[in-house]
Amino acid sequence: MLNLILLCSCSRSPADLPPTDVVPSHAQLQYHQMEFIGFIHFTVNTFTDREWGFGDESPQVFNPSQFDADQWARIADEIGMRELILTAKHHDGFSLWPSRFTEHSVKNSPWQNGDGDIVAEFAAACRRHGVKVGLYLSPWDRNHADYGSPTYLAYYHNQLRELLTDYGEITELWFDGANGGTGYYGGAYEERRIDRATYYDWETTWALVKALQPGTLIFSDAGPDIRWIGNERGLAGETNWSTINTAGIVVGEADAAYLNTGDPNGAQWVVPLCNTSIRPGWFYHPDQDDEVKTPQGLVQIYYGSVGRNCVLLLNIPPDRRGLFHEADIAALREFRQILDETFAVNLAEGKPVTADSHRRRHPKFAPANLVDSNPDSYWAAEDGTQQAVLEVDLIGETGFDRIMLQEPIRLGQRIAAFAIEARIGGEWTPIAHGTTIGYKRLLRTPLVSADRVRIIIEQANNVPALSSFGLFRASAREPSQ
Ligand code: FUL
Repeated sequence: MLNLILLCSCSRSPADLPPTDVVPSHAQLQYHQMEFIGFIHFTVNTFTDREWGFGDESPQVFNPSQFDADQWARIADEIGMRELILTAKHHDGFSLWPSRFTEHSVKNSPWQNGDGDIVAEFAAACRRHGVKVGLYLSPWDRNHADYGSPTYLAYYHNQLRELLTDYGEITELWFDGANGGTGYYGGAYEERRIDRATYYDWETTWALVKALQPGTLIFSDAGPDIRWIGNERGLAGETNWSTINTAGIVVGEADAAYLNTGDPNGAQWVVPLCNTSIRPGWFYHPDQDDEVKTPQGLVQIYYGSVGRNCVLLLNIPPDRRGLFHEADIAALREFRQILDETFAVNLAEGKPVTADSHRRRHPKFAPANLVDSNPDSYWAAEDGTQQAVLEVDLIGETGFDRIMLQEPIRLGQRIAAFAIEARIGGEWTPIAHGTTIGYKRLLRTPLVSADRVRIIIEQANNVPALSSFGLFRASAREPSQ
């Protein structure tokens, strides 16, 4: 018995660094760790060459000739996307599944003689390839006769119920804020404005989602789980806090600048999500085949999103065959290759690290944890400290031009300003400066050759902690700085 007690007390490590007031849920943490996910805009617009269908499109136009959801999921998996979100219904109201509550769906299309179900095939293909399933159900519905009146909300809830009941685990639901007013609306052909603050009764709608699938994460301008970054270019603010105050944010009327940087005093943790499209449009248009973003352009977006504490949601619109277009696939593959080449070798890994502050001098909080390739271990400064300097000995001249920093965000986001210095030719030289870090911060610098590197934490809202530090040499295919 005594032995047992002794054994337990010897092997017990100290408690974690106390978390900050606002921390992510386990599901939010797992979501952020996916880093890169995909969007699929596909509906009647694909066949009518529009971005926003009016709602009067005949279901007869929907007829992909070689629909293959496995191709979507296979490519997504290959390029590192961990989730795909499909537009189950876009603003035109056409439902990609045979909803029992409308005739405006695949069941009245020629595709599979009206017996098909795009959502079901999509979900099954994702699961075959280990990709999580997300859905977009546009609140604005330009087809539905009741849109604008309270009865539409019952319809919207019925559709949500179908999607959350019949298709297995749904990791994310996307609630879009757009409402352009005019539409078909069951033949009325008029403009219908709604009060964005009250019409969708978001509290009730989101409660319904959580009642049906407690694990589903909800995206909107106001979260509650995932927030929009405030633009459709996929770019987060140079400063990007994971916290915001959601109270008072009206979905569709949010302050984009606020969402872009987050709020260090925010009372809610809402994972920032950067969405953009690989093409100018969200839907496929044949005349945009030569406007697919270049691999280098996509890499640029990656640094502005994943590299700034965001998850990147990249849209790949299937074409009229129902397949990702060859031009998109080629760009995505090279994009992936550039990232793989760049981040293949962490030149700081395993190198000696010292810090001027080290919590309780305990190995659990040791500076070496930064470069041990274990994402769960971390360094923390001594209690009561808000600044610190860490130094990495690279053991010889090392050339690098990419820097990665990560905070252990399960304990909150803390760092507000930092600098990186490198010892170049024996002289300490500032090479980068930043504000927030969060889940991941990536910095690009000109190529430097140094034998030591310093991380200077200049400002933090709590005891600073870091879980990873990396130095990399960019792929030759990336544009140099
Ligand atoms: C916007 C929509 O209006 C676009 O069509 C697209 O779906 C984009 C992701 O969200 O608000």
